[in-house]
Amino acid sequence: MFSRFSMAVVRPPARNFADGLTTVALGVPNVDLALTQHAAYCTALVRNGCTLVQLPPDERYPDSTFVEDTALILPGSGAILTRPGAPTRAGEVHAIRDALMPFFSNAEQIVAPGTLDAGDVCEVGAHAFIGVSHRTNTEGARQLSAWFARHNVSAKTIDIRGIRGILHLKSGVTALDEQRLIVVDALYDHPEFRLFKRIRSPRGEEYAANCVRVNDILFVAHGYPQTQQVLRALGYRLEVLDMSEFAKMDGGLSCLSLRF
Ligand code: CIR
Repeated sequence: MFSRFSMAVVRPPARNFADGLTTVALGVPNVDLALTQHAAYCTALVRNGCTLVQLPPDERYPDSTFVEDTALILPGSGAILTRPGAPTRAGEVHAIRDALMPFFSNAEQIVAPGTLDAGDVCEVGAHAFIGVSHRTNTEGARQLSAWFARHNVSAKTIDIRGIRGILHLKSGVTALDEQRLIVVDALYDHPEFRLFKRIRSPRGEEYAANCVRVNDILFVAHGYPQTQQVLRALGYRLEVLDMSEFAKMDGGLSCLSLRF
């Protein structure tokens, strides 16, 4: 059984969304279209069983729509606030702490000199992979591993610093269910992933490896037909969402919500 979610924290992009960080050259995002896509994403969460905690847009933090990076939640068990690796994103955590307080009053916190973006954390069953990236350092990964251990979740680190085109670990690998991963070519043969059922993300469709399981449905990005075909053939039911404007800012489906 995959963890079932009944809540999701979301935050629409602010008007200055295009001032956020990006490593890709896909053009400047259209904020109005991003808002429309975000609204469709929220509707899909609700349709699939989630009640939303909606935070207001915050222009102080142009990347603040990517709420996933600011906390890690083990549904029914606990939460830990991160210490984002990009200085411009550090302050995003405060509003997330306040939003999670009614549900996780004992939330812990990654502390200096650790840094961690939760987009670097891929959970599969009672195991987690923690990416060491240009955002998450080894100390952040160590603190999170210790927290996971206290919650009976085993963890292994995966160094992605040398892999081009992958900002966060979950840009390249996500869990489709409790046992199976979708993995991009560059990570597919990593020894840590060989222990799990894997499917290879079709070449040229790497962006679509960032899927999100929401209860009985898998959210996948629009525009990646081979990925959809592979997933449908395996029996997954899909919710296809247009992510074009978020992709321009290095964001994928998982980044837009904190689910629990
Ligand atoms: C950033 O560079 O931090 C944002 N523009 C994108 C964050 C995407 N988050 C994620 O993959 N979990």
